[in-house]
Amino acid sequence: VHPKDAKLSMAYIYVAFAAFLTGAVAGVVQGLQRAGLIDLPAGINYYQVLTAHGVLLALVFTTYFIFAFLTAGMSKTLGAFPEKYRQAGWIGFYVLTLGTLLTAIMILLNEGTVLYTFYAPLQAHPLFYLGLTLFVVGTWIAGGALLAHYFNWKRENKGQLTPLFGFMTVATILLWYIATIGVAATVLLQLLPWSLGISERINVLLSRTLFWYFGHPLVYFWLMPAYMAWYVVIPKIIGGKLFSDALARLAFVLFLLLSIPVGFHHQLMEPGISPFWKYIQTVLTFAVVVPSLLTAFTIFATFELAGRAKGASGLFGWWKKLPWKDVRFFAPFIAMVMFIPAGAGGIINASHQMNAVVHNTLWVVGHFHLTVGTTVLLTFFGISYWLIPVLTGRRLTPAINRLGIIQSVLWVVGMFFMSGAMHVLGLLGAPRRTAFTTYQDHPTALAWLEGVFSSQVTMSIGGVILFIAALLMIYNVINLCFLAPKEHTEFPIGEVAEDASQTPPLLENWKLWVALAVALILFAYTIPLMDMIQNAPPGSPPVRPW
Ligand code: HAS
Ligand code: HEM
Repeated sequence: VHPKDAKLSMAYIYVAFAAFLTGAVAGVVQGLQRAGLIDLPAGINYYQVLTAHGVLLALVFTTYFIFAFLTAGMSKTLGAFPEKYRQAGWIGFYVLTLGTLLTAIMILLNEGTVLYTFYAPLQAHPLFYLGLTLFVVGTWIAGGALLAHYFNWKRENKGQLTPLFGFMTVATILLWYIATIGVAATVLLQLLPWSLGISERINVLLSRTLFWYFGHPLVYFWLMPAYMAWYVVIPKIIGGKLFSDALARLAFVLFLLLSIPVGFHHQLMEPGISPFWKYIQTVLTFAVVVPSLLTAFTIFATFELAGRAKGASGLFGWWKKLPWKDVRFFAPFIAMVMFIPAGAGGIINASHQMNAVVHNTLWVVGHFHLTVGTTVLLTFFGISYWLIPVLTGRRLTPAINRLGIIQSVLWVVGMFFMSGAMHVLGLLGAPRRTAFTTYQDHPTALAWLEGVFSSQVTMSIGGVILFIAALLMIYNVINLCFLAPKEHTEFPIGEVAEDASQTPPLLENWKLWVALAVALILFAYTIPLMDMIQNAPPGSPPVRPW
């Protein structure tokens, strides 16, 4: 990685982990508050902490970490950024950071207590929405620099297959561009004018729909960089080669095509959308499971090939050849294993009748603490253990490696209790997004929630274990940033197996994929959106429940 690119990448890393620490504090606090074990000091309310937690972890930490990883990886695989693109990258970083600060200040002042999904009728201060706008514009500029670097490389190396890392970065950023159109539309056309008092009422259904048009691809924007590490980096770390470059690219093209026209699976219980369009988007939701199944297959095959190349025999002999004591493998491996129940939970959510049982309950919170809060997060931690040393010119010492393994195990144990209890509580009907489920005034009202796993206390014990793991991670990050011994660390980029089939050039036809993605979106959204606008009810005035 060119030292100047490493500097930009590190700037993202610092903000990412500052947000992670603050978000983790908010997480443990709200877990304890929900269980009735602590009371928040006067002046701070549950929803304010919940908003800070969701925004800092799900929006800020993820976005900054992803840009750190993509910037460094592009510099490594396509060469140093040309100066003008690097400058654009910095401008993007500053705009993004200005937006983040503005949004965070508004949340601190209790003027942005609208949860991380921020759709109507909850209303925030106009500066909160301005902050969000700057956040999105910042990512557009920073993403533009990445795209420009890739297409520049493609022009200069006509006819060559682009490096897999660059290809996957482009798919991820294109997905982000198309998805953020929805959030830009609701913020600029609906929420900002409404919060400024220009319009008095707001079309709630439209605002929620535009949010979820963005909100679902958002989760794949988090997942795809984690998959990039699985496909591109893990083969190198385990001393093997990627089973198939073509399958990897196909999975990313499928994400680009299928992860946007599926937002209605978050709105299956929404009364204003016709069942036909919900059905269409549910079918597409089941289709977007396919690239994850392809990924599971390819990664398994890569593990097996690596083991056999090292002399493993028998059906599962290769298992013993995996580098279990290396945190750079161990953390992402746990992430993969945890994605199996996490993905199964997603499939349950997407099934209409099941969704009626789990929607708006703690089950859903359990689902996404497994997906983004474990699979994505532990993969990002696994990346940090080699990426930060690469960028700071330091070494992952055996002591930090050992602590890293302890940290990863603690995270899974904590999540087993927290997310496990959330799943059980949710099935029993405990709602999400409320601190009032202990019903202190009516001690017998929810006595049926007092089992071992159907207990908010179990949930918050899990939260405390997670918090300890989070502190350990921060300790490791500080070490890797400032204290570990100086030494050159190589950016691990895997190769493709020699006998893998040729990658068809069609896979790099971005115009075709973007056109197909747009066509699918128009098909899935045009009629329902027209219906929402034409048959709009009078709309809602602002709601401030806190
Ligand atoms: Fe989800 C709600 C459906 C994946 C995140 N999801 C959410 C929310 C978030 C979220 C944040 O249909 C809540 C938003 C809110 O605040 O309201 N989700 C799905 C489906 C999938 C899915 C079908 N979700 C994710 C991912 C996320 C994420 C990924 C973040 C990163 N989700 C839903 C639905 C809702 C929902 C409904 C709305 C619920 C409601 O009513 O509100 C699928 O993409 C999942 C596919 C995944 C798999 C697993 C493949 C396994 C792999 C691992 C291989 C392992 C290896 C190791 C190689 C099928 C790839 C092997 C080793 C061994 C030892 C075995
Ligand atoms: C919500 C705890 C880590 C993302 C929650 C809730 C709790 C919690 C108790 C609130 C449930 C409710 O009232 O509905 C924790 C703890 C963590 C942790 C103790 C570890 C220290 C994470 C991570 C992420 C994350 C790493 C994502 C990267 C979220 C989101 C929400 C949430 C998006 C929903 C906010 C909302 O409903 O508006 N968390 N969490 N959490 N958490 Fe976490």
